[in-house]
Amino acid sequence: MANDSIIGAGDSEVKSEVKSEAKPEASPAVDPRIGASVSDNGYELVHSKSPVFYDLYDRKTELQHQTHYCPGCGHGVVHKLIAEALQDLGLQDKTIFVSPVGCSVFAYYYFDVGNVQVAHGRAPAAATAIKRSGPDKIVISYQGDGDLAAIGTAEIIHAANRGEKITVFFVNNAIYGMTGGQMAPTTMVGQKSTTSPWGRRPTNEGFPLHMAELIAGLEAPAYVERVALSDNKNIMKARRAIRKALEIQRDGVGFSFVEILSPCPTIWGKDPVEARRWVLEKMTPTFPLNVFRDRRPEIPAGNQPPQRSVADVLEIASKDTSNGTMKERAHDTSKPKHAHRFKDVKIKIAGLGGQGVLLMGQLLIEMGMREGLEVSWLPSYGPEMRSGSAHCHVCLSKERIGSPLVSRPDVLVAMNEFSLRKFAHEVVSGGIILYNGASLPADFYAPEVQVVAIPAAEMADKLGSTKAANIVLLGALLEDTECLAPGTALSVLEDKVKKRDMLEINRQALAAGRRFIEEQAHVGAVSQPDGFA
Ligand SMILES: Cc1ncc(C[n+]2csc(CCOP(=O)(O)OP(=O)(O)O)c2C)c(N)n1
Ligand code: SF4
Repeated sequence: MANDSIIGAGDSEVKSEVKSEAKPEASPAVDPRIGASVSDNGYELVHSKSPVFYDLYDRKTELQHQTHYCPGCGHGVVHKLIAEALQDLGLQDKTIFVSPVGCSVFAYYYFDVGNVQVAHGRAPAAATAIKRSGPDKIVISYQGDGDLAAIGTAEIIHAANRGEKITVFFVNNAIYGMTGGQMAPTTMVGQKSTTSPWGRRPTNEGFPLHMAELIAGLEAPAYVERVALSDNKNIMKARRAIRKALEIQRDGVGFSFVEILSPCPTIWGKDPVEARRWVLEKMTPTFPLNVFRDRRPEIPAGNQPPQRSVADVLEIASKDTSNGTMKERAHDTSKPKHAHRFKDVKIKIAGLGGQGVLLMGQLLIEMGMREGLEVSWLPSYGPEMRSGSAHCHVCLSKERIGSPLVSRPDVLVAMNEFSLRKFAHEVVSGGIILYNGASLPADFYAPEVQVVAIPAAEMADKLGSTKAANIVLLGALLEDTECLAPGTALSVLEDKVKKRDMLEINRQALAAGRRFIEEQAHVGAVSQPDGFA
């Protein structure tokens, strides 16, 4: 449906330009593209639509005559002001619009720019990622009050506090529009909503949040203004604020935020004219119009983040300082095989807090990184770190990892019986279970999985520390899967274990675990599908 105006009524549809000097010609010039005409009183009336809008606003057949917004809704006016600003500033082709949840989501039906729709409240976080990966882009986060000031409070505060170079347009209509009028954080004292039918009471629902003031209280933001769509004069101020916010982003100055007090006639139960009056008379006393911040943020000298790689900062590339020079050390004498029978290895390690379950996962990913693999480590534990159940998910892959969650492990390392019973059924067919125990529980049965019971705790105990049971199992895992080179494990242990006696125990534990698998395989005890005790 081609539309010669956007949503809403009144002056949002008509652009009037004073032509005080040039008197109109006898027969008015008509621009065939927009149908401009010049009347004889010196005004040029232009019914136009910015090219930043799509030519067609496609809707269902029965709704072709209207847009998504109710008559008199402020969203349409704000859309028009943003579109004109993008057009005039020549920014259309570089703009990415982040639409949230709420009536504002419909923006993507209108703006012919890059569009991304995000989860409720998350627009500033998504905008941050988009802007950081494309710093030359103009990234707009367009949000309602439920989205920005309720479910998304954390996102907006932290994006503003980080001084992300994005622009946020915050459409505050003091209510949840899309869902039918629940109380918003910006609902005013005494204002009725479906969830505060008695009118908002500070003693029960708290006071309304003043987002512009909150954000202006932070150090990083560059520009913060509140405007209102109450009358033509204020709409023109809103127009200027929107332009300025976009210019600030264009010039790379910093975070810009415009709060726009906006009518929602439908939910307020008012006609469009009354609703505009209500914005002026009822909203502006609570939300005063003001420029709260307009400055270039100052970053104290010497406070810039170091431009070093993460691997460098974390000292992942180990160093050999023995001859006084820093040089890369060859980690391993035995080449990593990566010849395991799984394309990517997905490992779950489970047991009790204090058994080194999470540490074993960390050692594996450290090894993986040193061997140039993609890695992920996802810990999971309850409120008790020590003695409570704990497990971690580890992925080692030659390709990028889509999700760190391991729901179907190739290898399960079960440090206790509870973990064995809990996770054994998840292991893939042809997978491996390494169990910390002298024998499997009598009734335990795991078809199509190789199950190895290793008395790891006893073995570690004999070596001098029960704590090294996880390293016995690490040795077994490396030997059985051949996913990483044991030499890499040694170099990681050398870097991580500071006490010399513990390092020696760990070395022996690693070797003992490997030997155990080698010998079991030798006597044919490993690898039957129904496990062995
Ligand atoms: C995670 C999640 N929680 C709740 C909702 C329901 N929901 C949809 S829109 C909305 C509120 C939107 O209000 P506001 O941001 O003020 O936008 P408006 O519709 O007034 O423009 C809510 C709570 C949802 N879609 N997703
Ligand atoms: S419900 Fe309110 S915010 Fe949503 S489109 Fe209608 S007037 Fe606009």
